[in-house]
Amino acid sequence: KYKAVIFDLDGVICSTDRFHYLAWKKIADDLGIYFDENINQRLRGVSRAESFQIILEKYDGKLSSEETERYLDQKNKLYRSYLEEMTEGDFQEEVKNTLSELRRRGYQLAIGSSSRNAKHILERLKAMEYFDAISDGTNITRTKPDPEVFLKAAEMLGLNPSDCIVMEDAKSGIEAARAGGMKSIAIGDAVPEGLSDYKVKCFGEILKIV
Ligand code: B16
Ligand code: MG
Repeated sequence: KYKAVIFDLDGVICSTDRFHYLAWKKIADDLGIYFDENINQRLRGVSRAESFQIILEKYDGKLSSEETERYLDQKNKLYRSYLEEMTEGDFQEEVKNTLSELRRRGYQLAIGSSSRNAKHILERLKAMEYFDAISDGTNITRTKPDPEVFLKAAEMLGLNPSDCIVMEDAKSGIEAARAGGMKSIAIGDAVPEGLSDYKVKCFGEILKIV
């Protein structure tokens, strides 16, 4: 009943969510701000600037817009330095085989990511060839939970939202899929029970759903 699957990138196709955490942790430590894995869960799927605002909720001081920009830039540089360590070997066999099987079954595949680094990551993983469309932080004006990134992906594929199912690791991402009129599959443990249409423990389980 679906014609396409739209995948989130960080935390679904690859484990870059770990690198986001490490980079933010460094920024938070520098500013003396309390930051832990729980707060980190709220940053999933959320844009860089909005993520920083969430971190700053625990900050007593005040940052000028120039300082804010500087920290955002610093976070991205740190994050990009972690990405340098990523290779094809970080593109898990399970993910690769599942994407191939979905293509064999005739599904169109797309990326729907809030990240402005999405294409860079896909290139490092040599994963570009698996996707018919890439909608990311560079072609949207509103981030998840707004559905824009997924609606753009559907549009790029020439499909209606109802033809697409979304796979996400973030609460904001599942909300975005719902707001866009798409069914959703949650992976990992950051999405509250009952919010998504389906829930899987591992990537390959999607083959039992579509
Ligand atoms: P960047 P996704 C999101 O990607 C991440 O989950 C989120 O933690 C990050 O802040 C956001 O991308 C922006 O990333 O700083 O690389 O532009 O999960 O939507 O693929
Ligand atoms: Mg994600």
